[in-house]
Amino acid sequence: MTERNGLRLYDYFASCNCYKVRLLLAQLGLPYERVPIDIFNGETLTDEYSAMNPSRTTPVLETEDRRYLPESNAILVYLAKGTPYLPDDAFELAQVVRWLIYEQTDVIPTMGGLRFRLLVGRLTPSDPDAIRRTEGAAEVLRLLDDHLRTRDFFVGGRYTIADVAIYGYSHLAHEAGIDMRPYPNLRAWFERVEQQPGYIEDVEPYGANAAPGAGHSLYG
Ligand SMILES: N[C@@H](CCC(=O)N[C@@H](CS)C(=O)NCC(=O)O)C(=O)O
Repeated sequence: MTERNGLRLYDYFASCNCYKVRLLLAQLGLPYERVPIDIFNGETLTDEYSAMNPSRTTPVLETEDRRYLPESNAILVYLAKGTPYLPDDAFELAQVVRWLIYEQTDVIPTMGGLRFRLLVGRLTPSDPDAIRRTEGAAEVLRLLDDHLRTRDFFVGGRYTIADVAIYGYSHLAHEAGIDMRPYPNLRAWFERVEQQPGYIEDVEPYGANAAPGAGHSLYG
């Protein structure tokens, strides 16, 4: 495995995108300096932050040779390369990429976006947008649960960064008011993930400044 020293993570503690990276760092046993970024205090809106990540999102990894890498799943790939968490086999590697893409396009906008907006009061459950996200989440959870019916992990029969990525937001879907009882395979997989060496769960609640109008961020 590549020697990694001097990593720095620009990180918002309530973000599951950031948590996915903290989880893998813990599982790899890699030391890093955490730079807390309060996204609702305008801290991603500065010129300095934009120079690191023009999308102004967290997380950003500062690598050992002082380059900046945004996008949580890109960071997972960077850290996992050369470790058992990222397969070498071309087909399995492509399957991991498949799930990293699916997590971004389908998991996050449904259950992740719903949870955030409900927890901080940007939506109520009866808002049309909340209903749309709830219905989308049910479709996604059904697909994930079906995939796990015959598998212990998402790719290749073992724990990879595909599991890290999907776990990030799905394990807190219940906090978006979603009933998880119809998804027993997913719930069993949560337990398998939680038994992996080095597992941590340190997602913090959103701060009061995440409420609508209370802070200053990309979300307005
Ligand atoms: N596709 C990006 C999404 C990152 C993202 O949306 N991060 C949110 C927190 S979960 C953020 O930092 N938003 C900045 C802001 O609202 O100012 C990734 O996976 O890293």
